Amino acid sequence: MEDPPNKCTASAAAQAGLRLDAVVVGGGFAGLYALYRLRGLGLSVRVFEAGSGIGGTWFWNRYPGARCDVESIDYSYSFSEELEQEWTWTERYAAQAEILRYLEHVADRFDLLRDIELNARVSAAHFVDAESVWRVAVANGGVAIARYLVMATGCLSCANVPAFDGLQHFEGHLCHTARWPADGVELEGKQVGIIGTGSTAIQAIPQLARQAAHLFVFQRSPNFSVPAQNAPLSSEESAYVKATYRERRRRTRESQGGLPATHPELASPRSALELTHAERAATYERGWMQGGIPGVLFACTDTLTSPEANELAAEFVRSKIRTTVESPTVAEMLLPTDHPIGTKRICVDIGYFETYNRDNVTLVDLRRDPIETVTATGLRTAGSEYPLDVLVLATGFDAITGPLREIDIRGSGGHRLIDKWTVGPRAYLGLACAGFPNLFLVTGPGSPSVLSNMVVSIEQHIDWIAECIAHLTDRGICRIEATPDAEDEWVDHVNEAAAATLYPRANSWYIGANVPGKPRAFMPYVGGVGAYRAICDRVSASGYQGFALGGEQAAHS
Ligand code: N01
Repeated sequence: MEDPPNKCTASAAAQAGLRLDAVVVGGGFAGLYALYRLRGLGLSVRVFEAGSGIGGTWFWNRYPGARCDVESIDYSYSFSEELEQEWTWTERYAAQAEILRYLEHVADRFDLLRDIELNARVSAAHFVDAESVWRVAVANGGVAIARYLVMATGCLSCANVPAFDGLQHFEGHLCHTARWPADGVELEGKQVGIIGTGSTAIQAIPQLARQAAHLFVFQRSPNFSVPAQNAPLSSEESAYVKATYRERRRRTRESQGGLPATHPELASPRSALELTHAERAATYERGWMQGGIPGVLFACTDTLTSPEANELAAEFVRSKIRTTVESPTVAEMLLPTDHPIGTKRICVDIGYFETYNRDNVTLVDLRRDPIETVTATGLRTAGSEYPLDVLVLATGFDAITGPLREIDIRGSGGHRLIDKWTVGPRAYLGLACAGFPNLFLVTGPGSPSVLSNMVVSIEQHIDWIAECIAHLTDRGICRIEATPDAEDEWVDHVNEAAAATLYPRANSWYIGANVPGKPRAFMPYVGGVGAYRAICDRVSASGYQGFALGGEQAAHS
C-alpha cells in the first residue's frame, strides 16, 4: 500500500538539491550531538560546518596555551557510557589538541562524518511560510530545504576584530587567536605584540613569552585570574571517575554551573561576611590551591550577590598578584579594580602573573597610553612606538548573538532576526524565537550557556530539542513557534535574575559591551543549569506551554 500523502512535505524542496528533516548549522560539540540525536530519531539530517574540519571552538582556537577551563572529565559528553569508559583524559584541564582529538574520535565512533559537510558556511536561512520549512543557503552555492533548523553555531565563534587605525597596513604577521593557523606562527626570535588580557590572552601570554625574543602585552583592562593547578590525571583518578561517572553526571545536571561540586568540604557554606578574617583567608587559600573557576569564586556563598563579600574575594586575588609580580609598578598595573570579581568571566591560568617577572616581557597600559595606530612595522601608542614582527589580537568575540547575526535569518513573513534583536536578543528559554517557527537555538541568549559548563548545557538543549521534534513528528505537527507572551515573560525573568546579582555591574561581553554598537543586554540566564533544566522539562511535560503548535494535520485533529 502506498503511504498517505504527508501534508508536512515541502513542495519547495523539489527546487532544491537537498531535502531534509533537519539542518544543523555548526559541527562543534553541539552540532555533533545534534546529528547523533536527530539521526537516532530516524530523521534525515545534514550538518553544515564552515571550517575545514569538525570541532568548532576547538578547531579554530589553536593559539599556544589554549585549553579548557572546565575539568576534562566534566567537559565531555555524558550520552554514551561506552564513550565515557573508553576515552581517558591525560590532564585535569585538557589542551586544545586533546579536545579536538576527542571530538574527532566521537565523530568517527558514531559514524557522523557522512552527514557533515565541511567548508560549508551557511549564509542565509529563510522560512517558507506556505510549507513550514527552512530554505538554507550555503556560501558555496548549496541549498537545502528542511523542516527544522538547529543553530549549533556556538557562543564564542564570531571573532571580534576591533577597527584599529592602520591595521590593514601591518606588514608583519597579524593573527587573531580564534583563527590561529593550524601549522602555527613562527615566534622564535621575534618581537611579538598581543592586544588583550582576557581568558585567551592569559592562557597565551606565558607560552608566547617563552618563544618570542620580546613580548609586549597591550592591556586595556586588568583581569582577575586564578591558577588552574593543572596536573596529569593519574590512572587511579581516571578509574575512580569512570567508576562513579553516573553519580557525577547527575550532580552536574542538577548543579548551578554544570560542575559536580566534588569538593564541598573545601568550601565554606557561609557568607564571606560571617567569617572571621582568619577563617576567610583560610577559605580563599584553600580555593586558590584547589584551582579553577569554582575555587575562589564559590568559596563563599555570596561572592556574586554581595558587593562587600565580592570585594573580600577580589582583594584576596589582588594580594596574590602583588606577591607574585616582583615589580610593584607592574603589579599595580595588573590589579583589576573596574569590576566585581567573577562578573567578567574569571580567567584560569598557568603561570600568567609569573610571566611578568621575565626580562623579555613588557606590559603596556593602554588606559594611560592608548593605541594611536598600527603601522607597517608595529604599533604606535600615544607615548611610544613598538616595532613588531607579529601582532596577536586576543580581542575576544561578538559573543552569543554574533554567530547568529552573521547569517541572514528570516522568519515568518520574511522578518529578519537582526531586526527583531535591534535593542537586544529575545528568545523563549534561549531556545526559540517568536516569529521564527521550527528554529531552535542551542545555548542561545536567555539560557545558562556561557555561565555553565557548555557541554552540559549543550546536551540538555539538544535532548530537549530532539524530544520536542519527536513529539511533533509523532503527532504529524509541522510547525512550532514560541508565543510573543511567553518570550516576553522569559526575557523579563532573565533580566530580573541577572539584576539580583552583581553581573550587570561589569562592562563584559556577557552584556555585549565589548563590541561597539552592540545592544546592551545581559544575555545568559543566571538561574543555574539545574533550575533551568526543571523549567524546560515542565514546558515539555505540559505539551509545550508557551509555544504555538500548528500545521495541517494538527489543525484537523
Ligand atoms: O575575550 P575577552 P577572550 N583595544 O573579550 C581586549 C572563553 N574562553 O577571547 O577588557 C584594546 O574576554 C579586552 O579589553 P577590555 C571565556 O569564556 C575560554 O579572552 O574590553 N583592547 C580584553 O582584554 C572567555 O571569557 C577559554 O578592556 C581590546 C580582550 O581584548 C571568552 O572565551 C579560553 C580592544 C578580550 O577579552 C572570551 O575570552 C579562552 C580594543 N579595541 C577563552 N577590544 C577556556 O579556557 C578588546 N580588547 C575554555
